[in-house]
Amino acid sequence: MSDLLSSNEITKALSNLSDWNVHDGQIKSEFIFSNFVEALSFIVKIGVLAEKADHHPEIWNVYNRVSITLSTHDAGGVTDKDIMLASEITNLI
Ligand code: HBI
Repeated sequence: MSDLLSSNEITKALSNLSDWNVHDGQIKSEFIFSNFVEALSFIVKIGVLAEKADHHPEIWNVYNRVSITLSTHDAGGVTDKDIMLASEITNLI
């Protein structure tokens, strides 16, 4: 299991990931697309990354808006796994 990151470590890691914020032991981001199909395509790509990493985000979609929350449930907070997946998700854009 990955080690929990301290709040300083999370802040430092997120300084390179400006789309993401930390809140209550989770990291979150929201992406807006031009339409539903673009949003859905983004979600499917995230699904492929998540399965490869065996690490799964919570994903909410309303039309062109996709909100993502990441935490490591097994560890009870944010770990390197969340930072890695957040970085890969941001790189999809
Ligand atoms: N996804 N976000 C997240 N957090 C986890 O702890 C996690 C996961 N996907 C799979 C997974 N853990 C598995 O390793 C186990 O629960 C077996």
